[in-house]
Amino acid sequence: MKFGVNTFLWTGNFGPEHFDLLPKIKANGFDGIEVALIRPTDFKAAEIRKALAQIGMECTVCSVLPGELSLISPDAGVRSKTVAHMGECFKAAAEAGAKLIAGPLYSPVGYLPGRRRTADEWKNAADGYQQLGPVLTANGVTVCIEPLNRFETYFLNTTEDAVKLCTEIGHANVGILWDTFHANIEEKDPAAALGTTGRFLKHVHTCENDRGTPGSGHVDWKGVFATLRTMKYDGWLTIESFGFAIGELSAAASIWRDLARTPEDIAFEGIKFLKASA
Ligand code: LER
Ligand code: MN
Repeated sequence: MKFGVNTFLWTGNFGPEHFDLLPKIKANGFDGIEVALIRPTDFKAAEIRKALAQIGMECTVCSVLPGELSLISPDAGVRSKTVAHMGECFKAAAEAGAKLIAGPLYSPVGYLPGRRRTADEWKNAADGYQQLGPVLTANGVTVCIEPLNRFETYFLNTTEDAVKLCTEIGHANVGILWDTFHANIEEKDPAAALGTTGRFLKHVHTCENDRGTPGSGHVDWKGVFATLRTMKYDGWLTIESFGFAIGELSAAASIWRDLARTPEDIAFEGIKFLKASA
């Protein structure tokens, strides 16, 4: 397995001004970082690729849709803009050297219209991903669709639905990002749910039940690691949490208090626990 850390712990917009963090991240045992990609025009793909190559690290990309875009919108114009945007994101991820781009790529985080998902929304998501299949293949990247808890989306909450969606899309480069934080809220038995992802499991976000340091709370880590071992999972275990007071990003993740001594402790203490458990 490879160990990663999402740079959301430090910033919402990782770029050259943050490259001095890389030696410290590497020294703490990480194989790579996960970098946010929201708007391809703001993303410093070539610089990131170069900086990581110089230090001998890799990256994955985490992407969320900007507020005006949605793959499941009833408006065909919005959907086609979203498909085009996601295609650009897949290319930018490949340019940064990433093999995985992951996140809740169906509607913006926090979009809650106050009703259940509709059959049309489901079909729009599947169609959108099917249109994007050739872009994924051409760029050699895999997209990992992330179910989120009910307070962040109504569209995809459970592992079971994520498996159904990937089955319907039916493309080898489309799989699941499974996040311990969301699964802890939505699944009756998170470890058993993880086991049902099978060949679709492409990426894992590790985070404690309060978004704090892995190992410090009540996530069923024993069960999660037993399932990963049974599945022979050899992908990334990426620690994901968020800075405690970095404006919009902390607010988007509903971080209203300190979850550890420092945000960085979540990564640098958390990795010790994950490595000892893996
Ligand atoms: C959001 O809650 C999340 O888990 C991230 O992976 C994507 O923003
Ligand atoms: Mn996540």
